[in-house]
Amino acid sequence: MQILDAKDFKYERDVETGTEQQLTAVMSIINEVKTKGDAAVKSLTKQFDKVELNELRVSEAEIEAAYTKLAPELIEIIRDAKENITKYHEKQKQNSWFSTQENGTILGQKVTPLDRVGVYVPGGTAAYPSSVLMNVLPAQIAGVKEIVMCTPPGQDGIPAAILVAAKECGVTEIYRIGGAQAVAAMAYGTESIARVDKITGPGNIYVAIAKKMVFGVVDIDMIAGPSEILVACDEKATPAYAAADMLSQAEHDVLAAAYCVTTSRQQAEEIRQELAKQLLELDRNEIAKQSLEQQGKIIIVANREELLAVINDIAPEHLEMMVEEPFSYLGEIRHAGAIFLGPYSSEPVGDYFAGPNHVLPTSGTARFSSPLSVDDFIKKSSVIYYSKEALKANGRKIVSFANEEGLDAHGKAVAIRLEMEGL
Ligand code: HSO
Ligand code: ZN
Repeated sequence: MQILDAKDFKYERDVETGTEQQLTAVMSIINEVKTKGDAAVKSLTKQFDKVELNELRVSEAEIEAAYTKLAPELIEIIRDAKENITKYHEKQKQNSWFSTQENGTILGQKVTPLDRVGVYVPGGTAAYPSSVLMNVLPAQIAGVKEIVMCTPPGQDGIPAAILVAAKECGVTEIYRIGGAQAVAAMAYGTESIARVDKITGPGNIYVAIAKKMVFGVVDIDMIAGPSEILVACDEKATPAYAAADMLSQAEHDVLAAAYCVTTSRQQAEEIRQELAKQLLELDRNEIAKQSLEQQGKIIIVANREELLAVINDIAPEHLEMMVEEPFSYLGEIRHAGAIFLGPYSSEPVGDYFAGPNHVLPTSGTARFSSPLSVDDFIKKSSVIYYSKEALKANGRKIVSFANEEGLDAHGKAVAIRLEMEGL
């Protein structure tokens, strides 16, 4: 783990876009699914997942059976988390609005939920029930009626906790399909899967490329990169806490990035020692170790200004402010996906339970994007009611504007009313 001064730190973190080979492979998968439907989905599943599929859709009986495989306490925890996430996201709901002018014109914005969305849930060790809650609940709260989930079939079936989480938060259809073929099936539809309007959820590079390629045919949420955390400390921060929180994200992926930024050189050394010590105790020790070695950094800053400059430069997915009076920094923090304030707001509190979404912008994209929210599952339509009086007052201006653009028929559509109504 490298300790360096802020002046020697240069933030470089690319959004992974895929190699030419990967792009070609995904393009051909998408075309196959688009033209051959279910047959292509089944043969690709055999090729990539080594599973022979008969029924793509997961039955109610299988979902019921999943409940018997899960400890009752865990089901309760999932329900508690659901409640917190629901309460938080309820606050994001937007209303339609209308405004009336004196001349009788009414202008407004009508909010409508999307009809049908697809949530992708990766397989293997990245199959997180918490991510099912974080993707599905905002859609549910937005008022989306049909919520589809796709997840790889897995050699031992779909994990019980994934099925339970899906059922608990109101997924309406579950399909055992993974990879780019799942994205293509949701985007274009097949004989057994009706197409969706938007696809959300994380996935490997093939899923990410597929999402980018179908964007425009459907909407997508974002391209999530490896997890990141930046723990900002002052002299009073507890090194053991800082290290533990850095490791909580380092264990996600060898490409995950854990940073610490501190004003104390002595504390930096203590955090490095804590990291080495705590690393030994972890199940995913190898992953976390590689992440720390490759991406991890402890950056020493001279003062508060420099601390904030590094934060805003990195624009981290997760930012922890382990400082005295953390709220006093909030105004100057410009770029971060989620901001955790004070010593008790450990990052996993947000991953599982507090309520805010854990699907967050990564790789510096917090410069221009936001956490997944209810907004991702609604759209807006403009509403225009023009009164006779308003047309009388403004009609001639509109005709002139249309004539300037050389669009005669536009002008005449307004002029005919002015004439026939004697306005
Ligand atoms: N920290 C991850 C989400 C997650 N963590 C799921 C645990 N489970 C997003 O960056
Ligand atoms: Zn996490």
